[in-house]
Amino acid sequence: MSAAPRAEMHGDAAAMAAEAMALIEDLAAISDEPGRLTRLYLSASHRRAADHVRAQMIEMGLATSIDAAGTVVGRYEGSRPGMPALLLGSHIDTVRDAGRFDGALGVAVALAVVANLARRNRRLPFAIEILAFGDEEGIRFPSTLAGSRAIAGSFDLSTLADRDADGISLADALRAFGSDPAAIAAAARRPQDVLGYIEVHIEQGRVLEHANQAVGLVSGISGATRLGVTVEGVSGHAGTLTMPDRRDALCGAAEMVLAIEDVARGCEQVVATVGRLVAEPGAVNVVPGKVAFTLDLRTFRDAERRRVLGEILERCDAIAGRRGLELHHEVFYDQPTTVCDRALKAGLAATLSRLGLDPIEIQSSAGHDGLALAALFPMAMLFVRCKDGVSHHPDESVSPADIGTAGVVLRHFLEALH
Ligand code: HGY
Ligand code: MN
Ligand code: MN
Repeated sequence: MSAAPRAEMHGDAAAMAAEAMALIEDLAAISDEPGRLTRLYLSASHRRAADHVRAQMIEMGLATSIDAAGTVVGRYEGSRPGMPALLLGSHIDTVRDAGRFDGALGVAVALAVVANLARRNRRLPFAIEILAFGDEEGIRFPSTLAGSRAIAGSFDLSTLADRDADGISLADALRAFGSDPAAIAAAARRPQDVLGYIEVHIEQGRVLEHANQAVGLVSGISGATRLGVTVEGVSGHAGTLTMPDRRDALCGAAEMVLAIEDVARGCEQVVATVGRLVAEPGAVNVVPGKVAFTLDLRTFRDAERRRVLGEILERCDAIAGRRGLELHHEVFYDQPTTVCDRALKAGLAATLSRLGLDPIEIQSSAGHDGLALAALFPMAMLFVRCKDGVSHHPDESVSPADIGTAGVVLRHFLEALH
């Protein structure tokens, strides 16, 4: 199968790529932090980004809203008003010091494709709704996927009491954003109003690069378990507390972090990450008495993930016992692996083949809003090649040509769907 797309793709591809890149660059300039891209859920920069996306939608003639969970919604009617909608989109929140394509690419390609249809007044036998979610990364609040869960009707109201690092509750953050937490339940969609959800996203891996192909299909999204771990020892004077008398929480936590790495390295296709660690009281001359760290554990097989978590906690318990430390943990995110919808995936595969592209299937080890939406609607994803597979890093990079190919594939898919 040739890797290069056929000639007919080039005309619209370049125009859609330029439009998508313009929005991606606009969003890359909207950050909570000077000098790097960080846009956390419900922050001032999330609000600015949401308003900017909504303004683009209004310019395209879409009916727009921002729902109670902060998701921007733009609706392009089908051949008759009020038809069930195919949902497109991705997220506009980012990790800290992020790349500009993770999330934004999916929203920008969806908008470019619908703008292309709208300019030709091409009406399909279904509506299209473009969604820009605000909480896919789960950096500010532990619950994660608040927007997509609200759409899927699975938002956990108890998470409104979750607090961020500054002690601000999710409920207060929603109100400060301009949303009404009490209206979140009303954001849920009825299955009969939705045909399915398709997200275009950077691959965040190297399969497409190695296959020398611009786009590919996603077979499924890896589940993940995330927990907070606290290690309690006894703080003391760095000068007078002798080494044998210490119950140093940070040394214990450090041994646990290396044990976690050791367990994961010893397993097939398991990844384990300690992304954040805080030692208290955090003074140069005080032996740390308490450490809190996070663990993100992933593998496609849910049973294996539970087994590996058990092994990790056993290793940490043994280290705590040997060092006279107390160990506590709390799981705050536990998402099973989710497969993509066969029919939607087959439609995308047929489109790829028609356009001379190989319908390569890739398992996503990264999480996506589709994890929440798949509970209620058919879900599929289209991956786009990204340079060296780099993501969650400012060097994240996607070529305009590949963005254009993704746009043409999505548009061909939509026009063939009925
Ligand atoms: O963590 C993830 O996999 C996603 O980028 N939120
Ligand atoms: Mn993402
Ligand atoms: Mn991400």
